[in-house]
Amino acid sequence: MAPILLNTAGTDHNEYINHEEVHVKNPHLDSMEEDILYHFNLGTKTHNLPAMFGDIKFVCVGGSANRMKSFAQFIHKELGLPGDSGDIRDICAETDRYSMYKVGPVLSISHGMGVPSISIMLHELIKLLHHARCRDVILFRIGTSGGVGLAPGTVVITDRAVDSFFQPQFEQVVLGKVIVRSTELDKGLAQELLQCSAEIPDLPTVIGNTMCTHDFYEGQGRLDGALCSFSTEEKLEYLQKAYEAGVRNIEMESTVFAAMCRVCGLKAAVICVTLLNRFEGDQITTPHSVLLEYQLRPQILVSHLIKKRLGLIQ
Ligand code: R2B
Ligand code: URA
Repeated sequence: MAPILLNTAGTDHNEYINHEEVHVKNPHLDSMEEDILYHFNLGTKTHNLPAMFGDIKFVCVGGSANRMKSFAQFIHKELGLPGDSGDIRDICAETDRYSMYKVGPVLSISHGMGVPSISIMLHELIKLLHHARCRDVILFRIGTSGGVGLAPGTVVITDRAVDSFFQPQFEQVVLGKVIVRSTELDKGLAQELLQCSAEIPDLPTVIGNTMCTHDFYEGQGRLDGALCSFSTEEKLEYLQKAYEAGVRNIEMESTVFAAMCRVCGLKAAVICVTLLNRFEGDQITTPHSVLLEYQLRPQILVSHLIKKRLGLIQ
């Protein structure tokens, strides 16, 4: 099946990137009387989306609902906003698919695990930002990952999001055909984040490629799943090849996140902390309290950048 190449040369992208609005790339939306964002339990007729969300400038997405709630509470304190951070309510409380919190100009949303889950969320999020007429929005994925040749706790800012063949692309099957989209991210934003990391004590950070897989176990070369079809040597050889291709961490959402943001003209970055070094093992044996501290690191980094952009710190 011959893949259809979209946006890899950059023309489709360049046409839109200079605009400030959030672009949906779907002509059918114009003729719809109402758009129901089913998994958010929001809609264009039932909610005044511009009033609710029009001032959003930063969107942070991450896998776990609890983590995105604590991020909302954290950023509330960091931005010095009035009110009690304990009172921030889940805008999607009526559904149990995703959780969403709005804190001033920051939206914090959970996306679950894996490409299908984040992809559904991103379709509705991008339409939400579009309907709300948001401008100059930046998206961050803050998450966890397995490190490739890095000490656990290192934060990786993604240079290129690559697939399991180390290619910077995302393949989507549409009407029985494979569409290939580029996963290029904003290089300037990645550098800005790296600069921020240098201003924060004890935040080991690198820029590197992030491999996105469709499975946590065999798909990431783990020997400890319910199934395993390869030897220890084959696992290490694959991880070594990944390392040589510039891969420094492995997670499960970055390629579709990068691809969808790029098509829609959204500046985006992926920031994941590594929980283990995959050359040294597969099981996550680090104590829970240490893992909790690691998971704060991408939040601290993104919060620093947001505060700088808002002029709250130098
Ligand atoms: C990182 O962690 C999750 C798997 O444990 C997955 O969502 C990811 O990308
Ligand atoms: N998340 C992943 O996807 N892989 C890991 O090894 C750790 C967290």
